[in-house]
Amino acid sequence: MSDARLAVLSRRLPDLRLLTAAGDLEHYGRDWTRRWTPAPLAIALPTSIDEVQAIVRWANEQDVAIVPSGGRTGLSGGAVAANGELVLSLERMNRVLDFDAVDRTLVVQPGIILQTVHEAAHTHGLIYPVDFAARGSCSIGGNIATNAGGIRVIRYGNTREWIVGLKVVAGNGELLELNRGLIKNSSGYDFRQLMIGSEGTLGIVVEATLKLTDPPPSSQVMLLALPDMDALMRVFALFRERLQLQAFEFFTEVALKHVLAHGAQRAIDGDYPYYVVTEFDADDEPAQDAALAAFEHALEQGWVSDGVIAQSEAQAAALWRLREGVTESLASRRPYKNDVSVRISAVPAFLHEMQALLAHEYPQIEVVWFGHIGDGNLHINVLRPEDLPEVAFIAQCEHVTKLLAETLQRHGGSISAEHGIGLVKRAYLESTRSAAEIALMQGVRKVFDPNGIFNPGKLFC
Ligand code: 2HG
Ligand code: ZN
Repeated sequence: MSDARLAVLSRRLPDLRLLTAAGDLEHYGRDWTRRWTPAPLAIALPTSIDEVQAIVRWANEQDVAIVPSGGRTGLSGGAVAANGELVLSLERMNRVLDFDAVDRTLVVQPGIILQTVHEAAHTHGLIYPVDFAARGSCSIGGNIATNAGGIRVIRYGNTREWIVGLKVVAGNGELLELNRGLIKNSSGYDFRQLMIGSEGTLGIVVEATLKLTDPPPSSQVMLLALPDMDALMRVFALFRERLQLQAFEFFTEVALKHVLAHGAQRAIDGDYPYYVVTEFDADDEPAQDAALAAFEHALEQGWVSDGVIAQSEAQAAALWRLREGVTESLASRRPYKNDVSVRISAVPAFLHEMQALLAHEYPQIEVVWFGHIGDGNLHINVLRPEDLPEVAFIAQCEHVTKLLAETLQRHGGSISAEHGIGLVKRAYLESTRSAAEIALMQGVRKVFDPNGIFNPGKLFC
């Protein structure tokens, strides 16, 4: 090791895998944002909690910052290492450690991929219900770091609802065992919940106990074409009242165009401005009849222009692809992303203001909307025109994000619904959190990580 600090680490942990090749630094130094140039010092791939603790102690002694790293599918720059940090990748700590049928819990290491968790739960006849498009590559540690949401939040809530225990290495290298799988534990501050959503700034999750649940009843998937924006929340209110929803997602015709160009099949002929993919319990005839009746009512009211119900699992997957494929279909364009939320009741008024704002501020720029409208969570992907230099594009998007943040503030919303603040949104944190809250957050950070070695520069400016 040419770097003296790394030489100390290697001597102390001779079995630790440390990578310093240019390709590895590039690979592990970035996430899906692709905006920053990766420049980590090295990549450490520990295989045990002891190794993680030793790395954290070494980082304190040597004054090296640590960027905790999972699947790096994040969209806010939370796992970017662009300033000589040590990337602490948890990808080799990726096993299921235990299943308890009585507690209905699964104990896992943080580097396990979400889909592997789903499969493990399935083998026990249960589900881990947090789910989203990056399931095949994101890790549970990253999900915990951002309190990931996804497409089933409407039914099951965010990651935070499903974590009943965490083992965390704090900034001084100490191992904390938080909540230990308890359902009831009224014994003071819940540090487990504090860790969830802390974006790697308070500690490193080295083990998680996940709560599992029964699979939902068999379901149906429906695609709806809508004539205008106001219809979105009307159809949502109707469907939520009459059906047991598992998901209620929307996307625009602009989003659809990109997914189709990326290989998906059109399921409804004609051009409509808005689409909804919804999944609901349909295990018996009354439930199926209720769905049809809701659809017909929406049609009569003019809230829905057309629709299709999947007749097979393959068709259901094809309908889901129209929504879940949006991010991937845009990835090569490296969109500027907003991920905002308001209370469900505030969605209609917010949508109108937002639409006017975006139309005014991005007259020549393609803007793609989609998201978890049933949770009040909207994704906005802004596409850079080829003739606009990246720097000017980002400056324009940041200006619009400031205006969007002001709009959100007026509607009591959040500048980050489910992707975290990371590097991308830290300048707008004050629009969602008060100065008093931010000061307290910084104080909390000092308590858990006195030397500020965990993910510096993320979350706060
Ligand atoms: C989704 O809902 C993800 O598909 C990604 O949260 C959103 O790419 C995005 O902006
Ligand atoms: Zn999302």
